[in-house]
Amino acid sequence: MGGRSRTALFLVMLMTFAGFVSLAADADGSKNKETCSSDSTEDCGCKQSRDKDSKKKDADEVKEADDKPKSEFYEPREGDTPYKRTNQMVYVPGGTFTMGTDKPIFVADGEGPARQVKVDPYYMDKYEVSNAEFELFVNQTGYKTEAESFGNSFVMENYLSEEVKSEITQMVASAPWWLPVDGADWRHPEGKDSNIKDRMDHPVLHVSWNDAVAYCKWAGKRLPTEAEFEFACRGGRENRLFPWGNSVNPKGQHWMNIWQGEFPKENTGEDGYTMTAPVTEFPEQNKFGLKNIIGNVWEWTQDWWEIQHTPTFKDNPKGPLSGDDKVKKGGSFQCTIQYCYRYRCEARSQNTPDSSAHNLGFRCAASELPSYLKGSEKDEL
Ligand SMILES: *[C@@H]1O[C@H](CO)[C@@H](O)[C@H](O)[C@H]1NC(C)=O
Ligand SMILES: [Ca+2]
Ligand SMILES: [Ca+2]
Repeated sequence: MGGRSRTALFLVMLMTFAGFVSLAADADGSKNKETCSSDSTEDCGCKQSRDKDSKKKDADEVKEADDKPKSEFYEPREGDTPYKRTNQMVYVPGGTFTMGTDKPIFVADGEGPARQVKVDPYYMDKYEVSNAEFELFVNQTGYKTEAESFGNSFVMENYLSEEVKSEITQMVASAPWWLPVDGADWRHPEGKDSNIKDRMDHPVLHVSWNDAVAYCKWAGKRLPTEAEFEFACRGGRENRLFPWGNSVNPKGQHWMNIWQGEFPKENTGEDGYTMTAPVTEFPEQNKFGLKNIIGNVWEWTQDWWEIQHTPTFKDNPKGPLSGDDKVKKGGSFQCTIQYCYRYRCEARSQNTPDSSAHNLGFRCAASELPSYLKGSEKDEL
């Protein structure tokens, strides 16, 4: 791919870092107005997609998958694959909740204002989609991800081998730790000399929004709306930072996979993981029984990105009708309080639908429980 689209991708990744700038600015009392997460997207190129032609091609592939009869979408049951299934869903009863906050940490992200939002009952994947589940999808459909089509994806420098690093010629001046790595994709999370052999139960990485949509359709599911994600995250609690309350480490325990140590130099891995954790790790984060809804990897949602919200009541909102970026939620193993303090239920960030990275995955939702999962709720791991 050419230099132009690479530049666009750098800028997309930079948006994740813009909030760090504004937090630092808030801390010393000054205001930071011009960030990529604000409405100044034209200035910084965030609206650009990484490759228009490839995007179209992949959209066609997704459409083909759509046209297949439903019976082909999902077949394997326990025993058909060597891996323990983690495709179970939990029931989320729905209701009216306070979405967003009147005490935003990143104003430019559109975390506010607090508004009353109703969501109908739905089902949510208990776990982030794992490498094993994604491989099952690829085995059945031959699906090729966008990172595989483009031939590269973004990885943080700390996780790359010297050899892979030595081959990289481009950098992002203001976020030099993010590098575009040739050959990085879901099977090669840190580039060509890496693999997922010992990480089949970890979340799939380097999947674009389009890839996530294709997977969820295959599974007879769909992506959650942002409202559904946030409702699931809050678990019936009002005005709390985390799914379980306000304490980062309840009872002195780690309940999520984030970054401990001084970013980006030192990652102590005090929570047990310097990178991704298995999707089954850490306690259920709230009464809905969800794991890693906060932390581990960022998760794509259905909605287009928008930062202006009205405080009026909304009934099952699905976000704007169009846009340039999709909303991602939950923060990742690369978030700390000094940097990317976005492992909070109201926090949000964005990427173009064709972009992918080493800290971004997804889980699916569904309005009706897919028939192949009926009776599986008791299949506890
Ligand atoms: C996908 O297919 C390969 C090759 O047949 C097999 O080894 C692997 O176990 C399959 N993966 C899953 C998740 O079933
Ligand atoms: Ca960690
Ligand atoms: Ca997550």
